[in-house]
Amino acid sequence: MPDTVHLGSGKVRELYALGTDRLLLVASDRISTFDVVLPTEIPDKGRVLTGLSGFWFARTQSLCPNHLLALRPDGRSTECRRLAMLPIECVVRGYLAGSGWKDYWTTGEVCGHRLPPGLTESDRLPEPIFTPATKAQSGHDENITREEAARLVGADTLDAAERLSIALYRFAARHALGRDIIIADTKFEFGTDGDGRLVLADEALTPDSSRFWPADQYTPGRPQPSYDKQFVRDYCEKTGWNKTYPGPPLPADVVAGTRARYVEAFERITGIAFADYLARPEAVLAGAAGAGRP
Ligand code: Q0N
Repeated sequence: MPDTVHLGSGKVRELYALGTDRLLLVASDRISTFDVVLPTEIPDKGRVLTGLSGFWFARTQSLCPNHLLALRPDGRSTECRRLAMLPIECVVRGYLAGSGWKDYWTTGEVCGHRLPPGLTESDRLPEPIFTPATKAQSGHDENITREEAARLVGADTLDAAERLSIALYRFAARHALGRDIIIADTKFEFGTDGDGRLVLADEALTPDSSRFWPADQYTPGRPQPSYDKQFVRDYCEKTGWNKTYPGPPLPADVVAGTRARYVEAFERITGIAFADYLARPEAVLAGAAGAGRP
């Protein structure tokens, strides 16, 4: 019996079982925009996301246990604990963007949170809000109410997931803002371990699971440029592509510019040269309490 069994593919990641109680998450260099995976890869994108995730896992251990067991030397593969995943996505929003802005504009509320009147697109919220979602059949995320989420996971588990999600978001948003990156919102996935404890899983606080905005260009009242994907979006708009499969191939300058933005986000947030990460992926785990080398 082989020890590494392919369990499934996400749009940009692969998931394998390692024996019975561990998983291998492999982040590819595929990129999606407007929900379509493009035919051109961004070199090292998967390594950037894996390294960033590892950095956050190491630094948030005291806030919340996580599934990370090891980073593989390829820099894009994570060995993790196999958990029983909650069937909800734990979204935290610190700013009004995407479906949050749409819902506010039409109803004055976002997932049951009544917000102050007069907010504009991309405004910072008075406090971050927890807005759970489910994976719909289409693959799109669908906002649900707190009551629906409580029916899916139980009221106590939902309360605990909310508290952890808000604490993780506050920690990361504060750290990133000090390095000129706004984390407008983010999505966490939690599972429970054999003892029934909530554990942070998946990839966390990356530009793929969050909206990263350049803080120096922040201007409420309109959509914000994406820290990582703006060159790709601008190029796709320019081609007149209708945003259905298949997407357009990307020219070399768009690939190079986008790769540079991913690497820049990594280096700003971690304070580690990306070349050092490639040479030794565990570099992102050092310096956090309990993760240092002797
Ligand atoms: C798990 N997903 C959704 C891969 C990631 N630690 C875990 N234990 C059990 N299951 C999962 C994890 C994790 N992480 C998470 N699926 C299974 C995210 N997928 C989407 C597809 O690519």
